[in-house]
Amino acid sequence: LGSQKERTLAMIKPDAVTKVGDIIQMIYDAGLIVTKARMTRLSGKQAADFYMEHQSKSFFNNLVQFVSSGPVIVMELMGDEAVSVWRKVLGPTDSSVARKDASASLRAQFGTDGTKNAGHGSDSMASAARELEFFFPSTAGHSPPNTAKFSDCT
Ligand code: DGI
Repeated sequence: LGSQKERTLAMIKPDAVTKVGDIIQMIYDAGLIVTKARMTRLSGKQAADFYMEHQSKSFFNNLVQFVSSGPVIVMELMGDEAVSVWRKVLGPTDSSVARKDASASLRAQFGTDGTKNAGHGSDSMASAARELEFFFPSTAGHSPPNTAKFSDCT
């Protein structure tokens, strides 16, 4: 009662792809499941499109350079309040700040600083919808829609 099944977009950034096993365990321990996953490498243009909301920021060029510097793993996660739960697993944006927390967040464990911070998570259900479509475009008319439910997988 009161809980809401959600989907969110998680990305393991290039500095943490070798930690995918530990990260999947953290996802499961947080009560979420991986319903889609893909490994890919973003071009600079794709990275800039993905982060277009930040294009006016001072850190934009560093951000785009970093996320396109090697392969990433993108996942659709599903579960109760998946958007906020996944962001809590990630921890604070800056890994050097995250390490000051008592909890061993993903960014505290696997990231380095404010740019190299191991992971990404959608910040709202609206962002999740856009970001999931970015990496897992729906192909209506060509294949059946993904109708997976959390209860199918637990
Ligand atoms: O949602 P988050 O990833 O926690 O943070 P965000 O949406 O504000 O920023 C997106 C990414 O941009 C973040 O993961 C790392 C980078 N970034 C954000 N703020 C800073 C930054 N990079 C640097 N170098 N400095 C910042 O202040």
